[in-house]
Amino acid sequence: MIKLEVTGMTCGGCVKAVEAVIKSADRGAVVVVDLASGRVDADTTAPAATLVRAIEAAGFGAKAM
Ligand SMILES: [Cu+2]
Repeated sequence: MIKLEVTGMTCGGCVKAVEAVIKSADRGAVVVVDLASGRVDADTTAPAATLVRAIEAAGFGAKAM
C-alpha cells in the first residue's frame, strides 16, 4: 500500500484524473482518493516515486507519506 499526499485536487474530475494516472502506471491498482484531505491510498505494485512523477506530470502536487 502506497500512501500519497496530493495537492491541487479541487473536484471529482481531479479525483478521476489522479485515479487514471495511477491506473495507467499499474492497470491493476486499487486506488482510494479522499478529495477533502488530498490523501491517496494506492494498492499497487508501481513504485511510489513513479506515481509521484506521473501525478506531478498531470499537474498536481504529490509526495509520499
Ligand atoms: Cu477538478
